[in-house]
Amino acid sequence: TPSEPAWWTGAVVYQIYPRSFADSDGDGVGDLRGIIGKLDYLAELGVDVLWLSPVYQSPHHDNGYDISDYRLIDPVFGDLGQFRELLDGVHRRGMKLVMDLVVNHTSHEHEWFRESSSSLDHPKRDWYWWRDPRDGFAAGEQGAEPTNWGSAFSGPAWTLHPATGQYYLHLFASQQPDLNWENPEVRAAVYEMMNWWLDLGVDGFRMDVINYISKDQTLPDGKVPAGGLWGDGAPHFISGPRIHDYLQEMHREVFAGRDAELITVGEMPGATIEEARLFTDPARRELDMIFQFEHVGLDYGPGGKWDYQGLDLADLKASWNRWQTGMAETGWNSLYLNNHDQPRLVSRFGDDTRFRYESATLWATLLHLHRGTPYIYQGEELGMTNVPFSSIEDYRDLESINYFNEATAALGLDPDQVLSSIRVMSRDNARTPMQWSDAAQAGFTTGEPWLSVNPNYPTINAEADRASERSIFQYYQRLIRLRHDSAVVRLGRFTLLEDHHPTLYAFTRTHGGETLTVVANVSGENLILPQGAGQGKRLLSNYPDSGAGDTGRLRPWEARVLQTA
Ligand code: TEU
Repeated sequence: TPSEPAWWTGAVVYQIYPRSFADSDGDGVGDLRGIIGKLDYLAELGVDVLWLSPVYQSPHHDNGYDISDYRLIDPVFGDLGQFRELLDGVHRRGMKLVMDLVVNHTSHEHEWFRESSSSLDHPKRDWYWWRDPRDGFAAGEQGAEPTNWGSAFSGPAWTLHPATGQYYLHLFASQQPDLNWENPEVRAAVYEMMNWWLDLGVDGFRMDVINYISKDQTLPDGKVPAGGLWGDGAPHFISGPRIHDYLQEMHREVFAGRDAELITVGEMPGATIEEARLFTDPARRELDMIFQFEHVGLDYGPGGKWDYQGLDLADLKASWNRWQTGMAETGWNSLYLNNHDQPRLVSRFGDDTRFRYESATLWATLLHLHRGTPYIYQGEELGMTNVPFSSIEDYRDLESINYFNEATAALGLDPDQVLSSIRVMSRDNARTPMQWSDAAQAGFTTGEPWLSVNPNYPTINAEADRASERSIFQYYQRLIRLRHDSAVVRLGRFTLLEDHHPTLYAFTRTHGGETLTVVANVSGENLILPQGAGQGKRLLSNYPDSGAGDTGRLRPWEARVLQTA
């Protein structure tokens, strides 16, 4: 009933990056059978929903985010029969399965693009963004691209197709041409495919860069940042003019009338709180929640992602406070600090050497005690860390490799300096194989892994963690149980305390006359608490209770959840 909160307000989602999760056939790439073999592990963790990064047919230039057939499982992962077996296994354990919907673009090997690029007058020509060279320029001439936009993966966002003399748009790699959502045939084909998957029994979608699908059709140039090579097209395609029309049409054509047990989450780089309220207001029938990116850009310097400047906790407290209060009345937050695009949380915001257990569990406590649906990324529940690769040859992520090549060749930056920023921020930090045990290749594969296993796997792995007195996995189990059991955790109003304290992160959640207080010491030093802040019935802590004496202080990276009313 409308007054009842939706089921996903109390759910916890676990993201699987299949390629790196578990390999059952020794080819060095994770697969569906590997996931099937780990369903009991996931059910034991206590998560409610599994989100699979793409497993569709793909040439894998962007590890499956370049899809060449939306209705085939790529052979490297398995086949539709195995997918049905996985889906059945997930459902039998009381969990749900969400697919990754990548429809801002396809692979250049998709049939649709093959047809669209075959001739200027093919009926599918208008399924993608084709434009003549810029006025006054010949095809292939420098500066002939229709706009000056840069691709997210370095280089221009347009590539010339010599056979037809036109350029096509790709906000990501040239192997990922953007679909033209202005074309109703494109939209209809996407909705038909989505319905096919829902009819198969999947429980929803995570929608890749879904707020990029509506572009400013006049395709204006973007501002070229100081020292940059390309214009910033983002203001002309982020949350564009028809995005709400498209999402409401998608809801009518796909989700309306279906089981309310579905879940949708839109990945939305650059989305603001005002936009997020529109996207997730249930009355507007667009999406259930979105992934916003404000908190994962706070440690970027003026030069962006690779200009790493470290996190100022005050910035994160202010950002999350804005999103908690901004979405308190309308809409719903997702909560995440890890995914396949972000470096590992415990290395980025914690201390992965001296206080790995404490800082991993502190950040888990902070995330799971905010209001919203928490997302756990594979390995986060084990405190897996960034990987200390020593050479660009060790990396596989095209975003990192393309950046290295452009930064050293076109910008003339020092290769060692470029490599050190890649080591901190590369997406491959999150994509090294899951560390299951201290067996060869961390028990991920019996073959040669597609990406090297983190050399710390002998000590950081699921077997060792779960046998430990201080198990991160068990701490996540307790957090998930707390959410399932407590309406205050699920729905309670958020109030930030000590807004300006440089290392204390403290807040309350109130609901139905009950108040929880969370206090966390986001530092490696002891912290003296403001008067009375640490008192209350301890519901959860990442340190053993050392008695009344410690109510006045927090130990390094100590987090506590207290019942205070
Ligand atoms: O990511 C979209 C996106 O914005 C990312 O490029 C992210 O901002 C960047 O990686 C941070 O450095 C989605 C998928 O999650 C990503 O894996 C794909 O590469 C991308 O879209 C294209 O499909």
